[in-house]
Amino acid sequence: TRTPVNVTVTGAAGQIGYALLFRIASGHLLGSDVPVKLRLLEIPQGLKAAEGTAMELDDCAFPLLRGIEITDDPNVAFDGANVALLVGARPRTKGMERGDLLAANGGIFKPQGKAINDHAADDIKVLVVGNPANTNALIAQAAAPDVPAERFTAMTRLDHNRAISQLAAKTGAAVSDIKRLTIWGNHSATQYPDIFHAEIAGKNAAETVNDEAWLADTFIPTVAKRGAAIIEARGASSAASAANAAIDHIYTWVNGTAEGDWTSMGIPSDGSYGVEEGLISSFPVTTENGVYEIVQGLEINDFSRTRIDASVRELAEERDAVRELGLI
Ligand code: NAX
Repeated sequence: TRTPVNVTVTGAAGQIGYALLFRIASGHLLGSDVPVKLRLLEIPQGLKAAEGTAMELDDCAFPLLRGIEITDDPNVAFDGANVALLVGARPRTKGMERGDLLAANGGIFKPQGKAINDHAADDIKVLVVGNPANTNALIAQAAAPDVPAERFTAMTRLDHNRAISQLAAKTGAAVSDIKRLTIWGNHSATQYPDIFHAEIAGKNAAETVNDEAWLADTFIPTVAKRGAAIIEARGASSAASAANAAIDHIYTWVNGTAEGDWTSMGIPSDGSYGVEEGLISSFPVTTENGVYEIVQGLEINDFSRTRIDASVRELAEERDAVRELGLI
């Protein structure tokens, strides 16, 4: 029998946490034959609700769930962690400036990065979901000098999945026929969903659509502003779809991309495609045996170049701001 994998989830009592934990415990994060132990990290005010969720997890009698521990201490939560899903973050409240938001999140992600550095397992893989996800990932990564930088990733898989769904709706294709879509840059309104290398049932997606106005004026803004549209419709931000994307991100990282396809992940740049080294930016990646690699050699046209550069510029500004705050 396999040793259980330790999975730490922060913000476990939040709405994404509620949608996420049951899928982790039922085997969707790592595979239907991989037992898991859950560690739930919350702030003191969230502990009671996390205990309630843990009671429900118990009541599911999931065969793969080998234990649940709840704590408000990052050093305990990340002890021996193999996978860490950093979901809990400080949301932007009314009147909050970007600097305040970054400082508040620095207060969360810096100590969590340090705790990962000091206590996590050697094979730790980190996914940051809490916004601003890319820059929070950068803060955590900078606080963990003993962990290889590439283990710190930020979630753009929800954007990736949203883009696939929009493209399927536009063309009448099945989502399963769409491959090689890319989200570039920041998980923010500047993100760039790129269909120039995407394929629909083996044919180039941009040529199939053949409508640059739709691309610029409908597709890109719809994907980039989907989060706001969900809030408007649901009265609450994306939760189940965000949890689903977090599951997809880790599952793909661990279990590999399909032959001929790739996915999108926010990862520390190695300078590929002119993205400044060290910024945590979204790229097209393939994965195999728990390791990801940036897809190389894609031709970037002017339409894409302008948009990638704009999103990367925003990431550099966020990086400069947290550097100034002494967070990295
Ligand atoms: P909720 O406010 O429902 O839950 C957040 C939870 O985190 C709360 O229970 C809170 O007590 C906890 N928390 C706060 N500080 C913590 C800390 N220092 N340690 C441990 N727990 C802490 O938010 P939810 O809707 O679950 O969203 C969580 C985060 O995901 C937000 O930052 C949100 O912006 C972000 N999102 C990111 C997405 C992405 O694609 N990258 C999409 C969905 C989502 O908007």
